[in-house]
Amino acid sequence: RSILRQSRATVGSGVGFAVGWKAANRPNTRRYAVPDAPSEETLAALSHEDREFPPDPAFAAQANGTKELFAEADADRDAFWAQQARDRITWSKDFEQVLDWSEAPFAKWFVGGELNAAYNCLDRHVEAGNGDRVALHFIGEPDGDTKDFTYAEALDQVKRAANVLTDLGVEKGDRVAIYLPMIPEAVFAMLACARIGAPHSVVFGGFSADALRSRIADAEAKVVITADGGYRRGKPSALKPAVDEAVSGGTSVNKVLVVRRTGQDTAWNDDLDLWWHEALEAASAEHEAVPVDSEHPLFLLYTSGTTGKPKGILHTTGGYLTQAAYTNSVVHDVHPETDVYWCTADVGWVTGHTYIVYGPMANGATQVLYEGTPDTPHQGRWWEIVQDKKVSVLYTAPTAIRTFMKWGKETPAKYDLSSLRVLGSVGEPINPEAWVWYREIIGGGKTPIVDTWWQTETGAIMVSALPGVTTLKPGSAQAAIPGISVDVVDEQGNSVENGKGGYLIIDKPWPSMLRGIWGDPERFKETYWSRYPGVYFAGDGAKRDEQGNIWVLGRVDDVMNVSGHRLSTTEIESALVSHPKVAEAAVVGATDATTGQAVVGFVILRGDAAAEAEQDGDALVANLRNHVAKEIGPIAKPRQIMVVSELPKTRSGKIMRRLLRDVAENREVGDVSTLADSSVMDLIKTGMSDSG
Ligand code: 6R9
Repeated sequence: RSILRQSRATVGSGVGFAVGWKAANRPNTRRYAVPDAPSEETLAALSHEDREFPPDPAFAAQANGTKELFAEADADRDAFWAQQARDRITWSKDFEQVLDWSEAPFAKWFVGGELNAAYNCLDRHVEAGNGDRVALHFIGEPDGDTKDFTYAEALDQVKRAANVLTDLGVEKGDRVAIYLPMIPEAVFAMLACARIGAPHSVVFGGFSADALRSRIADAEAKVVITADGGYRRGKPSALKPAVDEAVSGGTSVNKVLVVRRTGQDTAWNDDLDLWWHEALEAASAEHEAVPVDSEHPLFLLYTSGTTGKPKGILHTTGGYLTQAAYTNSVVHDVHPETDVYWCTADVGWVTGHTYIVYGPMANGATQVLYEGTPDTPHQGRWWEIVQDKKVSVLYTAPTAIRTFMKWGKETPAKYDLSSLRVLGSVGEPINPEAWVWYREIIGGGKTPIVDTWWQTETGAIMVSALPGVTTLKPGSAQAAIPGISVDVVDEQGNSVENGKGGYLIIDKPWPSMLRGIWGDPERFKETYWSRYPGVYFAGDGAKRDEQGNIWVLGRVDDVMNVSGHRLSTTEIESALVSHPKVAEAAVVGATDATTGQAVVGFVILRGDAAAEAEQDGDALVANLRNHVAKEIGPIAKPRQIMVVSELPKTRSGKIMRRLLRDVAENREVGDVSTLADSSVMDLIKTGMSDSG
């Protein structure tokens, strides 16, 4: 029987992964208690991770983050943030009050202050004599298609674009939708909006015309900035047709500004469409940034919630920019004079907003902006970029790291990665095995790894190690950064003891917090502030280990309840991925008549294991089920494990467990429109019926 499908191009064939490396590179061995009948307490302590990596003194000596920051913030939180705001940001008018929480949960930070985000990201660096510093090393997907922009050149583009928007009738407070590939114009467009006080709403270029239309409508955007297309997997891929469809039949949009990226044939509407390059060329290069109130809206960013309608998360200027700059400095440890920083996110996600545009650019950093996919034209593309540009700080997602693990360590080994000195992770829990692989294979066994927990809603990093300060624990996001206060609480809202699990909450307002959901204050209060009064409910399950480190266990809706025991999907996924034959795993709780829910696992095997499974799938599956039982406890032993060649993921790389639950419960698979590749579900179902 064939339970395996040929891996597709997106995943690669997966070079065999040397089984021996794990033991060899593991400083400490893990001990898992395997109780006969695990209680809630033992369960919470089960995936105990003993490996520890203390800070390297040489790194600590140069680190931006210090132990003292914690003490300062604890002594006087408001004074701490006021100092961050004044030290890191240039205000055209100083603020009078740090925080106004009198209308909670609607916060005002740095009250009475005025500033401009684009001025902070560009002009002031040029004024300080750093105009010749490279802001962006743009690397297009086609080989050799690169272009550098200095801060002075970026400023010129942004000033011109600001003039163009003003000429098109965009006024302070008007919304502008941005629908672009990962090209420098995406950054320039965002900063041009900020420069005139027009909040942007970036819609990820992979979203459909429908998604774009509903986001344009909700924000009542006046202008859309797009491109003819972008390069994807070696081919031009059109973008403009989706915009044409989204603005057809009368919308709030009265102009579409089009960047010429690919030069492909593009339908044109003379009433609406305008070429970006023509408009910028004709525009004046003089422009004064407009100072705005600290609480002036900077952007909207739509994110999916539990209901169908996406939420327009609102961020404002002063607090957001302060925390963006601060975290990029103390968490990524970016030293703008010497580092080359690379955040691999798309600007369509919050990570791209905060850690490509606002944080690093407020700090005056030099960064890489890469348009393409990790395997175009070959699986070493990222490492080639790291080598060529001497990237020193890399920020990416666990899903990428696990993909590289699957492709094999031989690929990164072909490149000189010695410039790397800090590695970051964001987006989902990083399994300890992936963490250790990242440090050993990419970080040469020396780089600190910062696993950063935050959300679109939080605007910037909230929970993370500080490199050079924190003793690192693979798999744990560790602790709230200085100035931030989080807790893990039980159903009643009481703080849990070390060793126990509960819900992640934020119990003090923070500068980059969302200021609301666009047009829906009730939903804002209901979604985030009603579960525990006065406290922000993040929607993530979490656990505190014996030392008080925070382990984020995934969305609360990913938490399973098996025979009354709360089990985390992430914990079991980590156990599966720790098996040498497993490359990637997703776990869901399927309704079960006896146990309430039962654990169902989906695994992608590493290359050579796949061949073995073709021979004897049953033995391998039995082996994996026992492995989980051994690692976590018999209660966690999956009822079923399905071997698949793909997992359904959103475009931001999050596994859509809802769809896998449909499969596990033999239901018609639900809405797949937010999948990066909607054919994946067909692939999984075909594989399943073969094995069925
Ligand atoms: C920045 C971003 C937010 C959700 C969040 C959580 C998950 C993000 C994580 C993490 C464990 C981490 N998440 N970082 N889980 N460890 N380091 O991803 O924002 O797209 O809004 O997603 O992502 O579940 O609640 P967003």
